[in-house]
Amino acid sequence: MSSSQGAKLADLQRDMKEPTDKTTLTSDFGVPQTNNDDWLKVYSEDKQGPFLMEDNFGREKIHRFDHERIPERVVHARGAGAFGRFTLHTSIEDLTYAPILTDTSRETPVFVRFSTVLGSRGSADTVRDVRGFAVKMYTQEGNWDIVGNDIPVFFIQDAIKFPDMVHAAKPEPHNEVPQAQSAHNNFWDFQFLHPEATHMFMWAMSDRGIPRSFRMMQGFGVNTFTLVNSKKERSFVKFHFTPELGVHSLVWDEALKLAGQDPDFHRKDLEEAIENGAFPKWKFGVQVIPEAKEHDFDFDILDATKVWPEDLVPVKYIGELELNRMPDEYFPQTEQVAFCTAHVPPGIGFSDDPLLQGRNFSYFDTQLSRLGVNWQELPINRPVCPVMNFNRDGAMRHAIHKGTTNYWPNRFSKVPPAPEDSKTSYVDYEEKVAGIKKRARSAKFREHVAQAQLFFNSLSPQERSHLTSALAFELDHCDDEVVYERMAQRLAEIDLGLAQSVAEMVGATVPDKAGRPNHGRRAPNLSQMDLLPAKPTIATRRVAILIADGFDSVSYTAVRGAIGALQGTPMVIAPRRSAIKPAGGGASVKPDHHLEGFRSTMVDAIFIPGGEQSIKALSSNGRALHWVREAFGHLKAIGATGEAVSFVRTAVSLPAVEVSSSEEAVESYGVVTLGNPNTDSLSKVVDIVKNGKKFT
Ligand code: HDE
Repeated sequence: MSSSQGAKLADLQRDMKEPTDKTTLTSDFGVPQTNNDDWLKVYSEDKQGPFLMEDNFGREKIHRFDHERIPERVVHARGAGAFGRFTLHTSIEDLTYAPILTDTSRETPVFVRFSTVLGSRGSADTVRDVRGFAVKMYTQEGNWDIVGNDIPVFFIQDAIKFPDMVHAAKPEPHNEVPQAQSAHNNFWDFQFLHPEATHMFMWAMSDRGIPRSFRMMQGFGVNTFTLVNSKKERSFVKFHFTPELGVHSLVWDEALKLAGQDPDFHRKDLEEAIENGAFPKWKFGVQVIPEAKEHDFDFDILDATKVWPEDLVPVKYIGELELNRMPDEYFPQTEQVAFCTAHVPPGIGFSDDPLLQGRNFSYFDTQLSRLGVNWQELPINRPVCPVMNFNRDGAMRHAIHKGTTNYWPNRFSKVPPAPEDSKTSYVDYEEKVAGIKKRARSAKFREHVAQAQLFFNSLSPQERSHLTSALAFELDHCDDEVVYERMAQRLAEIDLGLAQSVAEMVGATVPDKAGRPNHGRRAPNLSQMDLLPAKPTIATRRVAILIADGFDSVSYTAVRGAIGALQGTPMVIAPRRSAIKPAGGGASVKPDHHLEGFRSTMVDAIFIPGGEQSIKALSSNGRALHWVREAFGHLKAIGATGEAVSFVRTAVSLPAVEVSSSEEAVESYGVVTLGNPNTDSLSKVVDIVKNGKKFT
């Protein structure tokens, strides 16, 4: 870790405590204590005597425990975080004077918190939902919080709708059901009655709503911010983070199963990668529109329900975000981290985006009930640069200010305002504003379907089919006919074929004509197939190697080596976790898990080496068969050699192939089989995983 990134770590260390071998127990007020197991009682050897309330140490322990919980976030309650760094490779000084976007020698410490939106803190990671992507950059000119999502648009245009939107999406009020799901009447009732949500629900129902990993999703600032340069020229800007590993998703059945089998799937995945040194990275980019071109588009660039299509406004990549250290303790760091969209450093500003303006108010306010008025003093939230002003007191104040004055102006001229002409001072942009005060939205804000069509048209056939199934799943969970009937009409405004397929599945009246014609236009990078990694990789991908006693160690060793060399994560799975013996003697292998304890959903690909006895055991093991069939059903790459070939092909009902002499790998629907182990052909399995290919 470099010294500048270490600035935040050094700052946090001021509050860190770690016991040594010599540390002994004390009370909270520092008095050494001799017993941490027995409450003070009236003692007698033959009879349990009364429990004494005078046990101050026991009472302190219980009181502290009673108050361990704070209110969970009203949205984005479940999250996982990590530390890292932001670096800039290309200055944009023509657009902004913000040093973090102009000084390429800088490295800025960051903390990122990923989250789901709807579920409670204890819900599952893999539910269908939008993911939060909140980045706190501890810049030398103050904290910069980009409080983004993995989807570039939002359900509402105006902050005043946020409580309605969240109420409708969260569990229903009468019975608090369902948990962490949008598949219910109220959510879809609101989606129909609130047409500006149309574009966003298409994204949420697409594969973007079920990411494979936090490391494989994009981050978007969503709202329109502004950049100001030294000549006081202003541009509009959207912020993007694009993952180096490409954008990948689960399939729905996998997501559903994982929610029960491993509810912490995403947070464990983040930790596993960072602990293994495979640091997740994102390219950081900006889309920029000069102020003079604000009105050149057929959508309003301040409307958070619209993307700026990348063929019209390309993303310019200028920096990199890397995550490389896990938090030391969840509560004081990941739980108490508090973001605020209003936190921007000098050179970056806001626009009249009516969602952003409301957010700037809301985030500070929500921290007051979650953490109290001194939330910005908490170690995870405090900046690495000096903080000085006359804000004072309040519950849980930590800072101690010396001196006799707590106001400005004061007779000592202490803490005067910073100079306006400095690149490190925040100066409000002087904007001429005119208009009439009115509760209304301007004309372009009233069009809601064109970009929903643009998104749908841009998807690959597989993604469209997943989206259709997702809508059919969700509306199947709505038992109020009004809700699914209306939604079928809304879908017909986007695409008639989509509406017809979903309506038929959910028992709604099948529309026979489009609510409006599909304009047929597409744009780049809306489909995640456009966002596969520039350099295909299996780094950090889990490849299960299924073996039983008598496995073929040549093939096992070759594939294990190939996975390891490409920084993939091989995981050996067997009918039991005690040592498994190869055919013909040699070193046994201790599996990572047994077939029952671990599931195919938790890996990205499977490889099965041959070995007569091993395959006999696996073919007669129902759980092994289920592993292979389930992985095939989830469109994962499966490799098999020797005797495993016919086991796999029979299990997934593929026609038999002649294996005895085959040196050539045969691939069908992601299943790669070859007779004799041979490293070139084995790499084909690896290639499939590498290309992030899933098969329909
Ligand atoms: Fe948030 N949002 N939001 N939001 N949001 C919160 O702040 C809010 C919106 C987002 O990991 C809350 O500290 C309003 C858009 C993330 O701690 C709250 C509006 C986007 C996180 C709040 C929006 C987001 C939050 C709850 C409409 C994507 C988690 C706890 C005007 C760009 C941050 C908290 C974390 C959290 C309000 C809309 C993303 C209540 C009023 C659009 C990633 O203040």
